[in-house]
Amino acid sequence: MREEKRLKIAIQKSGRLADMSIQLLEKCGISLAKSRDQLLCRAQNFPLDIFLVRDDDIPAFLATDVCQLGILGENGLLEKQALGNGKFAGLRQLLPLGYGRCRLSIAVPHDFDYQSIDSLNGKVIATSYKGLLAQYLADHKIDADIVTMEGAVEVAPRTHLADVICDLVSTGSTLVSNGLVEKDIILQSQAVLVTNQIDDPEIAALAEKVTSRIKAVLRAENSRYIMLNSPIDSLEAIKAVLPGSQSPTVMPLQGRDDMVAVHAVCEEGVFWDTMEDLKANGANSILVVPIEKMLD
Ligand code: PRT
Ligand code: ZN
Repeated sequence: MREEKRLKIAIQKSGRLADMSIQLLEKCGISLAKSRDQLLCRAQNFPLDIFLVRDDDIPAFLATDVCQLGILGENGLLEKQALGNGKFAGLRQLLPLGYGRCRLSIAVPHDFDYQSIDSLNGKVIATSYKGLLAQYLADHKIDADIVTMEGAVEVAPRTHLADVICDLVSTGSTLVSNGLVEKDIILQSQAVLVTNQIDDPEIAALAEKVTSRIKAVLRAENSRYIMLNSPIDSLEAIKAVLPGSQSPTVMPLQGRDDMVAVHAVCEEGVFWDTMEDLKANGANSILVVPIEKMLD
């Protein structure tokens, strides 16, 4: 009997992206026989093997075709591509995934006189992102020294290892507690789904299936189903307020000839403001519910 072909995906084993990546696969209906201590875990109900690895190793897993899909921070991918001498040039971003958001920024001590990027000329910058930083400095024609650190970059100015730093920032609280001020954003980043050239058509079809399930999950997560009653006279005004909805369903309401029921999928945020606008236009009984799955 011919062995079933299996798609392989690499995700972070533990760290900031790990739980969200597992959850995303689970939302795609892929259930994992999960022992987090293992390198490899097999999906139960889909021909998919999940490699649980360090995020830094994911580009190499893709480039060598050990895996055909991977999830990592865009920052990590671009850094490998900046440093890899073309080794990772073929890796392609398929989708931004909406989590793991952060930015790669230049931050300076409070007493550093920062006027513009030119203030970095002749300075020493500590970072774990040598490739991206060097590119950025070259683009801006800045001549500075880079000190590479694997972690605790934020302590470099205090310990006189560097004048300023270039590091990932999300809430900004690490910078604040180290007396640093964010000055310049080099890159906005989030987790991304990445692939390499897939030659086997069966594996390519599986990758396409996983990708389209992920797209559907992300779309459903960003969408809401709205139900409301609208006076017939203000139907057009109400349709105009519904955010990102294409063609709402309009139905008669029993016993009322002046009102109709309106149901719509809204693919943009539905905020309190939106609901208040709908109400101001005469809508009532407004219900907003989450959507679990969505496929066109
Ligand atoms: O073990 P492994 O190598 O897999 O993990 P890791 O330690 O290299 O990475 P991990 O889990 O820390 O981060 C994985 C990815 O999460 C990063 O590559 C980014 O894409 C994303 N991410 C999102 C972040 C942050 N937010 C973040 N805040 N990665 C790191 N940080 C660090 C930052 O370096 C700094 O030390 O958090 C600190 C700043 O946080 P705030 O909230 O104080 O600003
Ligand atoms: Zn890492």
